[in-house]
Amino acid sequence: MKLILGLGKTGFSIARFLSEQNINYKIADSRMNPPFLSKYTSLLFKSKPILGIWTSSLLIEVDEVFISPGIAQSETIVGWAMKKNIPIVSDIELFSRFAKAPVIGITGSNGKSTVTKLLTQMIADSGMLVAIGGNIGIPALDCLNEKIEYYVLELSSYQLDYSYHLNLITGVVLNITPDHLDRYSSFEYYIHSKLSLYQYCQYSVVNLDEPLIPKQTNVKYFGINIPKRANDFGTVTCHNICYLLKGNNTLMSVDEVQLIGEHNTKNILAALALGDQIKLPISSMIQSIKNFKALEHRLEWVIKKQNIDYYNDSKATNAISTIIAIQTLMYKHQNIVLILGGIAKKEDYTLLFKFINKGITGVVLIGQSTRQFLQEINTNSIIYANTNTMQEAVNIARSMISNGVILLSPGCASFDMFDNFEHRGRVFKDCI
Ligand code: UMA
Ligand code: ADP
Repeated sequence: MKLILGLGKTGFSIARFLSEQNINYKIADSRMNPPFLSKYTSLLFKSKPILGIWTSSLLIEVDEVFISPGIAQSETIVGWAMKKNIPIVSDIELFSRFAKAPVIGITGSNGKSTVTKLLTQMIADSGMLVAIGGNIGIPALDCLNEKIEYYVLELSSYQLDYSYHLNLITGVVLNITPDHLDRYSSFEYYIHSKLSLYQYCQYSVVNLDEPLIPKQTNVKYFGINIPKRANDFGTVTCHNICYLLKGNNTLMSVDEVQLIGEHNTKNILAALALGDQIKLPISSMIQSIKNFKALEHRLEWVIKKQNIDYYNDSKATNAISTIIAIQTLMYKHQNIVLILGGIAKKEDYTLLFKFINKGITGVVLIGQSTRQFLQEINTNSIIYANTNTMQEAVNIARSMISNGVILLSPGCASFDMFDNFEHRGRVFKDCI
């Protein structure tokens, strides 16, 4: 008998899959009204969900636990299962037992969704049937299909933690900066979790500019500089124009790309290197890059209204992604008002505050982190804090400048005021 923990997207997908395979399971959620309860009861209901506080009796007759990524390792049920030597497995591990086509894995602290989408588009544009899934919001098991020629999976550290035998044709750890430190007892554990992806890769793609990612053999490198080897990817800047390179060959100018910022140049190089590992034609990949637009909520340009450009970067849920948004926009704009805050991560925001001091006209603080940030920001920029709604935040931001940029890049999780980052971004856009 299998035990599924969590009745969200992942738990539901596992239950559906096990039902199809005629494998017996029970499913438990520690909340009384989990998100997928009604969908589950109306569609599957093979096994009545067990709701409420978890006890060790859940593990009776269980030979394998399938765990949702949102469940922390510190949960007592995890400890009980480990004590009883019951394997604890992610949905990704289960997926990899059944996937017949090659799988590409993408992880990192930031840029996963952008690279996952771009690479998927590159594969599709080269004429192959590709499925996208994982942390991007589509459970991997929902992608399984005999006709698929490639799977591209965005993988979170939580999903990697309970994976053991992934078989990846290629994969990348884009970057590693502090994130999710509420779930890991130290940054080292988080690094270890991210880097575990490489042990499953037949061919790896490695970011040369990331000090925390060890250099390896039998890999393709990418980075901001002229590549040393013919098959690696990099850049060169000539007369202020940045060009993408494969070895010594110029592929295209960054001016032809719709994504903005050096971080996106790195994302594009990563996607190119992954695509090259699976032998996609370079010309087709270049065309895909030219057509590719920023994903919603990732430094997404929304509108220009009365001399103000509005950017929605709601997916910026950690300090570094907000720093990068400011850095990117500072190139072109003198006046930036930043809407910042939410549930602060357990990370050091000092560097972010330095950037705010240097280049920001005004800051509007929202959410639970207001008091903490107010104490730590020591800047000449105007700070307006304690706004109750996004509408108020946008109105205040608007009153601070007559031209320039209003940027929502919260650097924090959204759950104090919104359902999720998508909800926060949509509300921001509605308020404009
Ligand atoms: N639950 C419990 N007890 C707990 C914790 C959770 O019972 O202690 C239950 C909840 O009541 C809920 C279920 O578990 O019913 C939710 O499971 P979940 O939080 O794992 O969420 P899913 O809906 O299964 O979505 C997960 C990912 N969520 C997380 O990692 C937190 C989604 O990533 C992912 O898209 C989806 O699987 C499909 O693979 C979201 C995310 O925020 C976008 N990811 C993090 C990030 O990107 O930073 C890692
Ligand atoms: P993820 O899926 O890892 O969260 P996204 O592509 O959704 O990554 O982007 C999340 C946030 O990180 C956005 O604010 C985006 O502008 C920023 N970002 C994207 N790529 C990078 C990168 N390579 N380095 C740092 N920040 C990035």
